[in-house]
Order: sequence, then C-alpha cells, then structure tokens
Amino acid sequence: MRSSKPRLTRIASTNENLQNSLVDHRDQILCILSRYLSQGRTILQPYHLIDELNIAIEENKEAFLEECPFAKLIRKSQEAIVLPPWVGFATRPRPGIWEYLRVNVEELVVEELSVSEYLGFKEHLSKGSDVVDPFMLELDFGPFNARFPRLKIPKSIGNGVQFLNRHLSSHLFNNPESMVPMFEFLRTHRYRGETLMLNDRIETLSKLGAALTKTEEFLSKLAESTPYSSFEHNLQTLGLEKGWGNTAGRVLETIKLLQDLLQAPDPETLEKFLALIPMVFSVVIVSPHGYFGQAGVLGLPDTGGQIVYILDQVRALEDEIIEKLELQGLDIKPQIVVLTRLIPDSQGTSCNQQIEKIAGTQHSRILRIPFRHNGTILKKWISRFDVYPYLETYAEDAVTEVCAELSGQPDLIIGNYSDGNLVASLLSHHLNVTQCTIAHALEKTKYPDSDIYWKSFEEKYHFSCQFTADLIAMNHTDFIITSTYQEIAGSEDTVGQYESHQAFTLPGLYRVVNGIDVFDPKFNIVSPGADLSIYYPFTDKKHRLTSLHEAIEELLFHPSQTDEHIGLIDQKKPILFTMARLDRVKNLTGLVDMFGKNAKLRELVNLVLVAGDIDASKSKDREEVKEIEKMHSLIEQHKLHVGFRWIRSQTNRVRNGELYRYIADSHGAFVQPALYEGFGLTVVEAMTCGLPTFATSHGGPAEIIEDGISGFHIDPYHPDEAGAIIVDFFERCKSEPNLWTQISEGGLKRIYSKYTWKIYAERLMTLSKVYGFWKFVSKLNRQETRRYLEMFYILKFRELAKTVPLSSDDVSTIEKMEKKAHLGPGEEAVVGVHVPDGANLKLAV
Ligand code: UDP
Ligand code: LCN
Repeated sequence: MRSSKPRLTRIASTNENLQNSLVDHRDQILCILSRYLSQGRTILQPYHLIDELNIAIEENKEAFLEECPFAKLIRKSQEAIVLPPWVGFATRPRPGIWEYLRVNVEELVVEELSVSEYLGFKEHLSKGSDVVDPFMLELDFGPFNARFPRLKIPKSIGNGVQFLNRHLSSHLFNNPESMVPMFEFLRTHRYRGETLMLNDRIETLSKLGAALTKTEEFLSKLAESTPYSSFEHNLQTLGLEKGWGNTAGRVLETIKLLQDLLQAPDPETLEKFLALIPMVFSVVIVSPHGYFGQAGVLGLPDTGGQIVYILDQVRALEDEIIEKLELQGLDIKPQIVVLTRLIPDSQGTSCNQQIEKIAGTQHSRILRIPFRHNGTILKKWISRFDVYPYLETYAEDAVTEVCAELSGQPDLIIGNYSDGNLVASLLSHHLNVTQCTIAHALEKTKYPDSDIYWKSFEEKYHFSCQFTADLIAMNHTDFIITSTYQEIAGSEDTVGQYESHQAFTLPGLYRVVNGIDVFDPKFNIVSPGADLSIYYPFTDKKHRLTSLHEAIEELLFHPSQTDEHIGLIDQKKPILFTMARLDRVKNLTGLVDMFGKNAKLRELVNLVLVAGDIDASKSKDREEVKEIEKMHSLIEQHKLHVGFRWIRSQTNRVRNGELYRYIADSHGAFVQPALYEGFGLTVVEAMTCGLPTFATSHGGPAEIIEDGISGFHIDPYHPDEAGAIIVDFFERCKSEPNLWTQISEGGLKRIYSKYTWKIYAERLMTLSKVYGFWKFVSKLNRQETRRYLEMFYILKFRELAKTVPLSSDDVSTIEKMEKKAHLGPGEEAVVGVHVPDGANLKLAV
C-alpha cells in the first residue's frame, strides 16, 4: 500500500540538460507542447508525439530542434499524459528500461517521477479520480527477486536458460561437495516408481566417481553399438540403472559428460548432460477456451493460431520425446494430453467428445472437461473473455481427471493464453510440477489504454480478471517461452507485450509498479514454425495438390453471391490475399477501407479475404458481428463489388495450404494488417509457401520479416503509406522481373533458418529439463513469490471472477441480451450468452 500523493522531486542533475533546453528553446518547445495540448487527447501515443514533433520541426525550420534533449526525450517516449498544466512522459531509453517525468507547460519546469508517482499522476485521467485513492494497493514483485540473478543487457533478454545455467552453476559448483545436489537428483530420479540413473549401491558422492570409472573401463571394451540389454545387469551391479543410453557408445558419452562435470563443472556441459537425462515423460498442455478440435474449427470465434500451434507442438514434442527416450534406452510411451473445455453443444465439432486421439501422433490425446458452476455444466461455447468464473472449479476437476488419464502426475505443465496459464498455475501449484507459460497474445497490448480505462472495457471484456490472471501466471511459472524477442521486450522503438506489464495501473483496483521483469532469466525465445507437410513452397510441383484447384477456383471466382463468398475478381490480375479471424484487432476492415480508397492499388490487384462469417446473424461472437456489419458497409461505401472477394472462414488447413500456393502461382502476395499481432502464424504459413508477405509492424511479424529482404513491414496506423508500399512492390514487379522471386526466396530462407518445429521441440525439451533440474536442486521455485501470489489470487482474482456474469444456455435469455446489444451503433452492450449480473441459472445438462 502506498500513498499516491506525488512526491514532487525537482529535476535530477542528469536531466539538467533537458531543463536547460526548455529554457534555451522556450518558444519552440512551447509550440510543440501546445500542439500536444491542442490535440484534445489526454494520452498521446508515440506516433502522435513524433508526428507532431516532425511537423513542428518542419514548420519552424529549426534544425537544432532535432538534436535538442527535449526532442530526444520525445522520440524515446512511449506515452505522454496531458493534464494541463502538466504533460507527463514515460520514456524508454532502451528496451526494458523506463524513466518518468512531467513538464509544467506554464512554468516550463521538469520533475522526475518515480514509477509510482507517474502512475498516480496518470490515474487522474480516469473518471472521478480527483478522488484518487491515497492508499492504493501497489503490486511490486521486485523485492522477491532482489537476490535472484537477472540479465543486464537488453540484447540478451530471452536467452534466460544460458544465463541461469552460468549463474547457478558458478554458485552451486564452487566446492568439492557442490555436486551433492546433482548426485541426489540422479539417485532419486524415478519413473513411476522405477529407479533410473543411479541405484542404492552408490551411497555417496565420493563413490560415484569410482563407479563411473569402473563403468567406463567395462564399456570401453565393448563395441559402441552393443545394445544396452546385453550389459544391463553388469551396470546395475556397478550402481547404474537405465537411462544412460541404448548402446555402449551412448552410455559412455553420457558418463563422460558427468565425469567432466564432477571434475570441472561448466554451464555448457551441464546443459548437454541434462538434455540427455530422461526427465519428461508426460506433458499436459492447457488451453480451455475456444473450439479446440482437429477439424472444422479454424476461423470459428476464438479459434485460430493457438490451436494450430498446440497441435503442431504436440506432434513435434511427441516425436522429440520418443526419439530421445529411445536413445536413452527406455521403453516408455510418452504421454501428451491437451486439456481443453468440453462443449456439450459443440456446433458440429468434436468438442463434445471427452477424449480424442491426436492425428499424426502415437500416444497423444485431447482431454475435455466441461465448465461447471454449482454442479451445473455449461453447454454452449462462450467467449474467451467470459471464462473466468469457471476456471477454479475447472482446475479442481482437472487435477483429478488429468492424473487419472495419465495414471500419475505429469512432468511438465504448459499453459496457453491467460485462461490456460491461470489453470496451469493452479495445477502446477497443487501438484508441484514444472510450469511453462506461453502467452500467444497478451490482450493488454492489443487494446490501447485498456489498463487506465479498464472500467469502460469491463462489461465487454472483463480485463480486470484477465490482467490479474496474467500477472499471477507470469510470476508463478518456472519459465516462459515466447515466439519472438519483441513479445518480451519489443524493439528499440516499440514496447514488448511482457514489458507492458512491468508498470501499469488499473485505477480503483490496483497499481502495478513492478509486475514482471523482462530481464528475468525465466524468459526464453523458442519460435514455432508451420507444418511442413501442409505448408511448402509453390515451386514443389511434385507435391502440389492440383486436385483441389477446382474447389479453390470455385471459392475465388464463382460468380454466385452466397453466404460462402461475395464479390467478383478479375482473373488477369494478381491476388492480394489475407486470412484471419474477424476480430477487430486483425484490422481486416481497415485493410478493406485502405484498399477501397486506393485507386492505384485497385487497378493493380484484386483483394481476397478469408475471414469470419459473411452473414452477421450466423455469428455468435460480439466483436465479429460488429466487424461483419462494418465490412458490408465498406463494400457499399467503396463499391467493392468487383476486384474484391470475401470468402467466409475456411477450416480445411490442407486446402488452405494449397490456396496460398495457388495465389503464389499468379505472383500474388499475402497481407497481414493487424493493429497488433502477437506472433502471426499466417505470416509464417504464407512465407513457407513462397508468397511475398506484407505484415504489420506492430508485434511478431516485424521480427519474422526483415523489411525489404524477406517481405515488407506495413504500419496499419498509416494506411496510406501501407498502401503505397504495396503499390510500389506490384509496380516494381512489372519492371523488375526478378523482384517477386527474390522476396519469395528471401521469405523461405528466413523460415528455414528460424521458424521450424524441429528446432522448437529440441529447445523446449532442453529448457524443461534445465528448469526442472534447477527447481529440484535450488530454491528456484521462489516460495516467497508463490505465497504472495496465493494471497493475490484469493483476495483479488477470486473477487474479480465473481463480477463476471455467469453465462447461460437459456435461449430466451440469449435472445434478450442480443436484442439489447443491437440497440444502436457504437453502443457497448453485451451480446451473447450472458445472464444479468447476480443471476445464477442452474440448467441441467
Ligand atoms: N485460419 C484458418 N482459417 C481461417 C482463418 C485462420 O485456417 O479462416 C488459420 C490460419 O491458417 C492460422 C491460424 O488460423 O494457422 C491463425 O493464426 P494466427 O497466428 O495468424 O492468428 P490468431 O488467430 O492466432 O490470432
Ligand atoms: C495467438 C495469436 O494472436 C497469434 O498472434 C499467434 O500467432 C498465435 O496465437 C500462436 O501463438
């Protein structure tokens, strides 16, 4: 708890230059500040700040302004808060490093602010907050991590495991006895009661060295390929159990690594050794929301990349675990269970089946558990924003069902997205199992100002619950994997998704002064790929699925105007293609608006989009309904009946793969215009098929694509410029015949070097083992943080979850709510399956 009354500190000497520049260039700076005030905005984004600065420099013809400390401050600011006479700035000199100050526009003085003071100042923006709570709850995870190692250089963010290994091994291995924890770890290592690695014959660490030497002598007399079974008994007598390798050569290799560690431990050898130890046999992957199925679900609301990612991940992980277990000489069947929601009213999908085998795997399956409340099972799909009141009961049910399904505990629990990560935290807390967190997308970044104005988003999105769940999971987890660096710490100019959870405020609820540290070694970048059996280059003629071309041509060109497709395209022109869920953030309506206005682009290409439903009455998703309506009105407004085609969402991935290639055949391109994209699997898919790609500069695609080499960046907030970039490419393609191929090949090169599932699976397994090991031998599981989180969960999350209305299967209630939602344009009413606050309808299954 902290008083929010600003402690007004005079400017520190480090910022004296800034203060001096305010005095020296008073008029020019006043002119810039007054431009900010006159915008009539209370929060200015970087592009507002820089656009206005550039205009002022241009108008004043004052070149020195470029160099003055004030202009530099503006260029490094990620946000300005306008509360006359003050303008507050949150500046970010480098990724993960923040400074706060405010400038009094009347007196032209600067004050440095602490993070707490800055957030307190910002809280005045939210309604009624002249009564800012003087004793606001402040969340600060900093003190818990004060003695914990952290990275220092922004460029090493995301390489947590190397750093952690280096740091902890130097502490752990600093005397002859320091290998005791490793010895204990190997001695107690078991799989379902069966001893692995070392047995009781080796009683002490000192005896381990001798046992290893004897084993080495024995094995070196055997041929390398001698199978383990033929010398199993000899090794047991020496104190070594299964797990060292399937041949004499492999056992020797593992023993050698341990001998090296005993002699002179170093982090690289430690990582190699741990990677060879059998530790992960069963994995639970948690992903409750959406329609989690293997067919006919993609493009349905809340059902996109996360599902594709998990199914591809399962296949890659299973292959990797099987391969490694075989090399380790173990005849164990790995088990991977995807834990998702059972939806009794499954709309023709398989989401009503409790167990479903995962195609392309030997032992992996989907386990579905329904959402229930007070003993009543919820039958219908509900939006990912409405799931919070169900998650605790869901997690309780999951503990029992998962352990029954696996006939024991898992070795690793991987959470996905806010709901899955919260459930994974509860499961891992309860079972004391290593937890891995994958965000996919942190909504706070997608919805600007959803923190400060959380109350106005609350009815529709319940962000208070979601952000609380995110904070709990990211602090509870043992390690976090992200698809890109930018997801953690952004870039020089943009803020990372995790980074934006470092400091923010939810006025009236709590203020986060240290929510997550992007320098924490729990962060690791492990990028996914695309399924290469579905997405492969259009030039791979041998595997092209020409039998699907008739159906594809019908989708693209058939003149009938149906619920399946509308619009007509000119077959002589290349296609600019996009495919996404019809969420507002995907900005497909923004793309269509830009296309509609750009006569040159319309002359050069057709625009084809695959997205959502065409008939709004068929959609159950409140955001999608709005986007569908907006799309129809744009079609009318820009007369987009020709040169444009809108195809409803397409769930057949194999055909979609061929669709990308079909578009590449005619030298088209892919465009991904999202306002913010967590990663962007469609970008990877399109590039893997050899389709030149234009993708948003906000989020993952900015890192996947190297601008001008493996594709192009476009800024959705500057649609005219984005349009000009696309026009320029297609125009240049006419005069530079190689350009199209050059970008297409640049894209493929990028994918093969960084975005494949094989690289992903190896890395994830190594990380799980390393973090699992450190959790066992050190206090890495951060007990203090966990106790603090228990309190936060019980006192805050539970209370917030109670404020989310329970959903209903009652049709009459749904219709009433839908009517209410359509009262008028722009009205923020709730559409869908909510029941009025407090009502708790009990419905039989
Ligand atoms: N997708 C699809 N049909 C559609 C829309 C999307 O198959 O109508 C697939 C697409 O190919 C990709 C995934 O859904 O595999 C979308 O993933 P992405 O990461 O691009 O976005 P998300 O939906 O996860 O935000
Ligand atoms: C969710 C998203 O929004 C996408 O950006 C990602 O590509 C997808 O999940 C897979 O991680």
